[in-house]
Amino acid sequence: MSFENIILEPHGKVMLIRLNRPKALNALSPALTKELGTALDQLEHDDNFAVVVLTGDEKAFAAGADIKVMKDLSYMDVYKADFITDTWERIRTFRKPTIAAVAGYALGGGCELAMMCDFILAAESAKFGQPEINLGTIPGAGGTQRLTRFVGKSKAMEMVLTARMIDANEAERCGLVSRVIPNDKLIEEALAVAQKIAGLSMPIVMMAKDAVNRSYEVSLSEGIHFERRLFHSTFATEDQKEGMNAFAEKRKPVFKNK
Ligand code: DAK
Repeated sequence: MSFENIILEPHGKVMLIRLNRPKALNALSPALTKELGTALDQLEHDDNFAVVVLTGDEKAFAAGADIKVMKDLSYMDVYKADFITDTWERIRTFRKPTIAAVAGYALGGGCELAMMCDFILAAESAKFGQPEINLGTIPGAGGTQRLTRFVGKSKAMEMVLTARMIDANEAERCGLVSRVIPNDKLIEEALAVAQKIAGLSMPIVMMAKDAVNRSYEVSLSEGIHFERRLFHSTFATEDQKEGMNAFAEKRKPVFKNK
């Protein structure tokens, strides 16, 4: 796989994807999101990889969609072409676990891209925001919806209406990120977390991801029903037998992804 706007770095069963437009603070151009979509398509079907870590660089995860590309588009341009929706949505439909490792700016589409991952690990330097209002537009890749579900109405409204950025500690306090990590340890820690997941049973991990994501789409009773059916179905797998037998026999499980 060879790309210009992203760098793929394999670490065992973990693929580290670095957004790679440092001069534009990793602004998410259509070319970049297309490459990201292509890479995810390939990784989805490659059994050598179990987890994706998505990151930027020290200054920016991504400072948003590329404003210089968007600025002259007409309503008909974006409406008729369903402006970059398909490539942006790919990370959301990716079935294996995804971790956003965020340092520096995660703004606009950058914040939205991080929120499409399964969870966010933030360096102390991370700054999150939805500043589209300053550009005369509004978030367009889930910022008004996902951010509100993660941080609640009051903070989401303040961020969307005023463009105020929040730092890593505030993001952790309000539930946007799972943990704050020292700047120089971000990638090391994100890879360690990803390796832990990659050592588990992949089909069971995928079911767990599916079940948590379902909670954002359906009522509590429907979500619990969905969870219960998946829970029951884990008992049809060899990996559930291996996991529980290994516990009883005081040894480490060896999962076969079956
Ligand atoms: N787009 C294009 N270029 C950008 C950029 C962006 N979002 N952000 C930064 N850059 C470029 C700058 O233009 C500058 O380029 P040169 O002038 O050197 O050529 C270079 O990156 C360095 O930026 P600065 O000189 O501005 O660096 P500073 O440290 O002074 O400031 C900053 C950093 C992050 C505060 C500032 O760059 C900034 O405010 N950037 C814009 C942030 C922003 O407004 N983001 C929201 C963009 S709108 C959708 C999907 C997604 C979206 C919508 C729809 N669909 C699926 C339908 C998303 C929309 C957005 O994200």
